[in-house]
Amino acid sequence: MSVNGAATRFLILGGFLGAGKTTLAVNLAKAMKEAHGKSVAIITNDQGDVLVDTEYTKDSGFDVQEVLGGCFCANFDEFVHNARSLVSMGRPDVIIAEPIGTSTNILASVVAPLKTLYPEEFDVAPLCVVVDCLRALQNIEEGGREGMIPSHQMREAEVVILSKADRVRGDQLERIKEELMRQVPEAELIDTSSLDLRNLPSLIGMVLSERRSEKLPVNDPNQNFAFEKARLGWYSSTYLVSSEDRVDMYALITETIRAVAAEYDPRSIAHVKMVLSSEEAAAKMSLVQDSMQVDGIHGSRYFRGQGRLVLNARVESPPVRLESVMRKVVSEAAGRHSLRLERESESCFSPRPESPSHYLFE
Ligand SMILES: Nc1nc2c(ncn2[C@@H]2O[C@H](COP(=O)(O)OP(=O)(O)O)[C@@H](O)[C@H]2O)c(=O)[nH]1
Ligand SMILES: [Mg+2]
Repeated sequence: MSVNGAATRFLILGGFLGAGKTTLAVNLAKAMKEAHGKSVAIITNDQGDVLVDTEYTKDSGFDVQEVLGGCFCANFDEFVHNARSLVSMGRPDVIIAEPIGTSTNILASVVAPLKTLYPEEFDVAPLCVVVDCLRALQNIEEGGREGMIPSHQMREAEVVILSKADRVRGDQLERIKEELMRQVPEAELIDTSSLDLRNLPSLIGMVLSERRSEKLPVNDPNQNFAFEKARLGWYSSTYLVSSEDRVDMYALITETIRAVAAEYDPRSIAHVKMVLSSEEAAAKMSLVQDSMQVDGIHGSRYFRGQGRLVLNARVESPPVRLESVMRKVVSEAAGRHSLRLERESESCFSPRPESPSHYLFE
């Protein structure tokens, strides 16, 4: 419970891998702090054991907790425990929770249990689902070949946030909106972009309002998505890195990401994310399908001394192949730049079906 005994406002930002959830969470948190003096904490979530998104949110200066090794919904007690520890640590006005990009049935297994079991502690905003405009457009142009997981996620939305609106033209955005209005007529649609932050104030207005999540869960058991989930290879690793010479971090991570892109059909790449950091500098880059983007370089573009490299890749690939591709691209790029690598941790697997701790229909 927060200091004055009121429930902590809770925003769940769902959506597929690479949709733009973490970027939006950080932008919302910054804007709520700057324009409204609100403090925001973030909960990240992943199947794996190290998460680039967590590094990024921490780096942005927010209190962060993570739930690793599986969805919030299957680790509900840990999820609530982490939310409570954020409340006791920093008394945030708002907690933003980002479920794994392949999470399904968030209404029945996260929203409903929070509302039913902890009504005094958490005040849950309408479920927001982030949808990548580029992906939505591609889906329309191909006549609806979107996977079952992203379409189910969208059907759960009370607010669909169309991200990366800067990547499509105005007429394309209108087409996407028309299509979404057909698919989820009850949802509110808001387009946004991390470049121009359009419509962020109206999103914040919703987050800081008293509107609550009211949508009834869509009953589509998780087993229905197991096959699609299991097609993904889920790779995470961390390396200790060092160099006496100056290393161009931008060149190194660009080459690494390009090398992954060259190995796979762009459609099979849900995302590849990479952060290289030292005491003085950090660089982050992502690849979503065929779209590569530098998400930030701070400090210098150059690296010297000791640091850390964190890699996440979620790709439709047998895990054995993904692991060998990732090892190869990293060691080749490091070799070219005289960066010494020492692997600290590595895992690669296909996600298994998960059983939610709670599955509630009101
Ligand atoms: N052009 C553009 N890129 C974006 C936008 N939002 C996110 N991205 C990029 O999309 C990639 C994936 O974003 P991220 O927030 O990590 O997605 P998540 O996997 O859903 O958490 C990163 O390279 C982001 O910089 C946006 O509004 N416009
Ligand atoms: Mg994320």
